[in-house]
This record gives sequence, C-alpha cells and structure tokens, in this order.
Amino acid sequence: MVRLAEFHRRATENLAAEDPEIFRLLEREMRRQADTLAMVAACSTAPPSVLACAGSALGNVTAEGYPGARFHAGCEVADDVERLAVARARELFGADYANVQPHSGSSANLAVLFSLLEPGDTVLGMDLDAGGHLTHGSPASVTGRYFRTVGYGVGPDGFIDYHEVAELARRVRPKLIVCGASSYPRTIDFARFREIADGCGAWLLADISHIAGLVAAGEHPDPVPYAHVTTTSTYKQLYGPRGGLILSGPDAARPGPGGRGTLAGALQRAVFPRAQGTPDLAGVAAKARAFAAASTGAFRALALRLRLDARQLAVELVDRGQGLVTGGTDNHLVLIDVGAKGYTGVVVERALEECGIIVNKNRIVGDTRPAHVTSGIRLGTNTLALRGMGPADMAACADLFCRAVEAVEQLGDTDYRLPAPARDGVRAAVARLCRDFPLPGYPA
Ligand code: DSN
Repeated sequence: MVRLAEFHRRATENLAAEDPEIFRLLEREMRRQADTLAMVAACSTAPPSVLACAGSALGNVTAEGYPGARFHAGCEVADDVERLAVARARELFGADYANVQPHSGSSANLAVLFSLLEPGDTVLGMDLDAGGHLTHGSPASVTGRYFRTVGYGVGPDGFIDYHEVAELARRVRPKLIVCGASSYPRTIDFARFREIADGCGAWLLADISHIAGLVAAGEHPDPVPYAHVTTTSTYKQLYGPRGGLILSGPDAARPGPGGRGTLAGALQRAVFPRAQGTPDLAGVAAKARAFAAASTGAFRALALRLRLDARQLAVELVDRGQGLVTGGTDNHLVLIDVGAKGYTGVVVERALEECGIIVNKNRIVGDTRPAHVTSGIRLGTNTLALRGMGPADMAACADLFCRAVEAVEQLGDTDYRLPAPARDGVRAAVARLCRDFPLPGYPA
C-alpha cells in the first residue's frame, strides 16, 4: 500500500519535473472536467481508485493468452487480477461467461461478429440514424464492409417497432441480430428480440454500452438471460476505464458456430488470438475495481438517480419548448431535435461548450444533415448524478441549456454568434453549479 502510494506520488512529481508540458495539459484537463457540466451521454467520470489501477505497473506486463495459459512468464499477479475481474463481471451481471480483455466496446463487438459469422453473412442491426452504433453494421465501419448488413429503424414516434423488426428478420434471414443502441432513449425489450432471433435461427448480440449501469443496478431489463452474447464498453455507465467486456448467459455452454465447441470457447478465441494480442492488464485491474464499485448499494442509488434525473430533465426541457425524440426517456439519455427550432446540432454543441456545458451533436431519425452537422443534440445524466444532482436540480440544468441556446444566432450550418454577456452569464452559473456539486474524489 505504502509502496503503491509512494509510487504514484513520485510519478506525479517526476512528470511535473521531467515533462512540464504534458503535466500542465493533464492539470488543465482535470480543471476542465471539474469546472464544466458534462452531459455527454457516452461519458462518465471514473473514481480515482479506478484511475489508480489504470495507471499502475500492471501495464508493464505482456501476457498474451488467458490466466493459467499465457505465452509469457511473469504473469502470476496478472492472472490473479484477470481472474478477479472475470469473477466480478460475472457476479455483477449474473453471467455464466465473461471476457474482460477487449480494448473497447467496438473491439468487443468486432470480436463477436468475426467469431460467429463468415464474411458475407447477413447482420440485422439498428440504423445509425435511428440510434444504432457504427459497429452494428454501418457502411462506415468494417462491419458494413465484410458482412451484408440490413438496418432496422424506428417508427415515426421514434420507438422501435418490434413487428417491423420481426418482419424484416423473416424477410432477410440474418445470421445475427444486434440490439442495443447509442442514442435510443427508450427501454429495449431483449426478450422480444430473442423471440425474433429464434424465429429466424439468428444469433442475438445485445450491446448495452450505454445502459450497462442501469442493467447492473436493475434499472433496465437485463439482456444476459436472453441474448446469446452481451457486450459493453466499461467507461460509460460503469464509471470504469476505457475498455470493453463480453458476457454470455445460459447460452455460453451451447455449441459454438458451426456446431463446434461451445459458444464460450468461440468467444475466448475470438478475442485472443483472433482479434487482439496482449491485453491491457492495468485496464483489466481498473475494470475489476469498477465492477466491484458497481455491485454496491451506493451504485444502485446512483443508477436510480441518473434515471430519474434524465426523466425530470426531459420534462423540464419540454416545459421550456424543446422537442424531444420520443417525447421523453426511460434511461439516462435525452435526444433533442434542435433542427425543429432552426438550429444545427454542431452550432448548439459549440455554443454550449463556450458556456461550459458539454454535450454532443447527434443525428436523429430522418435527419437530412450530415454527421458533422446534424439536427440533434444528445444529453446524458451519468455525470450530473455522480455529482450528486437529483431530479430537483434538473430545472437548473435545463434552464442553463435553454438560456445558452436561446442566445445563439445561427448564421449558417456551422456559423453562429453568441453574445458575450449571455455567454458569460451562463458560464458563471455553470461554474457555481459545479462548485456546489463537485466531482467526488476530484480536486474542486
Ligand atoms: N459510442 C460512442 C457514443 O455513443 O458516443 C462513443 O463511445
């Protein structure tokens, strides 16, 4: 303990002395995070104990393979760390199988797709504009180049139309269906997706990167009993390090692709040696730490709060005249149609950033604007809830959002003017809110 603490203290001092340029940048980033209101739905703030693991000497270990079967010596501790991370992930999600090595959620998805499918097989995934993810078969991703991909969308109300998905699946006979999304504000019916997959003999992959914390806390239906494979990134709603995770429930023991071995065996080989070499063991330790934190009552309270925060934030925004995709939210995410008020997403994103509010532009259903412009803004409450803000504090957040947006004069798709007095007023209010609700464990 003393050795580790001493190491981190000296490491920081050495960094300051040896490389003041990067040291200053790291300090600046810490200050930026403390002083701004992060409402990017795909982010959270990892507790310092997670970052201590991620920056530890375990990162020095080269350890291809799995615990007890490595291709390098010196893995005694790394093996224990990885076994602990796997056990904690399985316990947290009630899974029969867990692989903690993927470097990201995207890597996890690629490993799964490339292990269960052959090039040219059909994948049915949610369209990017409807709320899906690049790795669910977008033509911009390798998944859209190596597989025949068909997209399902959402109905005019913004909700998934399960009858339409079932009809599409019957027609195109996919070998794999992906459910889960990166900008869908509503509950996903994993049991219904499994029925659809079973109806056409497809594998079902649930990507819960955005809602993993809600799932772990019982605040969103659980995909693990239904999907053959579940994936997630660990840095979004699990408040963990950059990284990914693959899980499987009762299907882990069933035959793998082509009837060979087991599904669990295929997933192990999918990550190593097929898709990755040595894992990031420091990252694996950080995942283990995050999984343990996510198993606590405090985390369950946080997950409930972030869901209730999002629900209230949606109400407050609608009360202030904002149009929301689906009219509200069931999870942590609120999707705003700023195009309806004549703004582009990119202009709103930039104007809010000038005011200290961090959001991201997002295409919305039927969007005619390109991905770098968009008509939508996506908000999330992961970090607001971590700061201790509850539903009663969402009026203040919605107010600041609307004050900033209403002050913007849109001049072109990407050009705008934001009068300094309005900007400074919102910025000062944001700074006050951040001081009143500091990030736990971070210097204020
Ligand atoms: N998946 C991307 C997002 O939802 O923004 C980033 O992780």
